[in-house]
Amino acid sequence: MTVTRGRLIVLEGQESSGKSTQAPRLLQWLADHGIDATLLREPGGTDAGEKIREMVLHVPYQLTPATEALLFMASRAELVDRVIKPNLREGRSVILDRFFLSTYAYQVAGRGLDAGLVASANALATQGLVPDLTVVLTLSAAARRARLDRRGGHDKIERAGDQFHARVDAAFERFLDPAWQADHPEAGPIVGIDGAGTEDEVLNHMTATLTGAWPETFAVSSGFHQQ
Ligand code: Z5A
Repeated sequence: MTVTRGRLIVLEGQESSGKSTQAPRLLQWLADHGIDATLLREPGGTDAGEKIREMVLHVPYQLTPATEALLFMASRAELVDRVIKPNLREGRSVILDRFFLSTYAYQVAGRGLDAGLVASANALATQGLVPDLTVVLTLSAAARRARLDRRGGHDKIERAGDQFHARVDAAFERFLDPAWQADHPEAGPIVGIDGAGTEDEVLNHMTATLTGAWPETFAVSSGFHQQ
């Protein structure tokens, strides 16, 4: 029996745009359609990755931008090799809460690292794995701030300042430009979804996007057919 490869669906966007709220809802929607999928996040998802997560987000001392980028990529290398690729090979789809567009946004646009050097290091970490679809959730800075204030508890990157976050916002907007995507084949297709609606509205937009991207997969019935 031939096992067809699962799909890699990435959720991206600024903090508080709603990725972690939507990821399990999307997983449930896929399950309701008979799709075997697993939910992972970056940084983390492996023993080494969880240690790296603690170090890069919560230690009290400053890391250089290069150290920060390489730590995110070390976590990514572990996750891609040990978890994501085996899942995809077995035919299981993966929903991934953040991937390398976050490095391009936070460490390249935000911290000012060289884009070409980061892309090369990233190719090593991902082994050339290209997402089948990346959804960028968009939300205004004011709306994000209101959510962050309600939730509390800021990590190091959340505390990085308004100018830093404005550069990150601009980067996520740039990723939606077809010309940028044509220059970055490693990123695969990227679509933006307005994260400002209710949780149900945002989920509906996401599932409509998936259905539009893979009409042959989401057949008329509730049955899902892996391609
Ligand atoms: N990072 C990096 O710099 N470089 C990299 O390469 C990678 C990551 C991979 C990861 O931290 C940090 O690492 C992140 C980028 C950096 N830091 N920043 N900034 P994380 O995983 O802990 O943080 P996050 O991904 O930013 O998670 P987050 O702040 O929780 O954002 P979110 O997942 O998009 O949002 P949420 O948790 O779903 O929602 C936030 C709040 O809004 C929460 O109280 C919800 O109940 C509420 N919410 C969600 N949806 C709605 C709707 N629709 N309406 C109203 N309220 C809502």
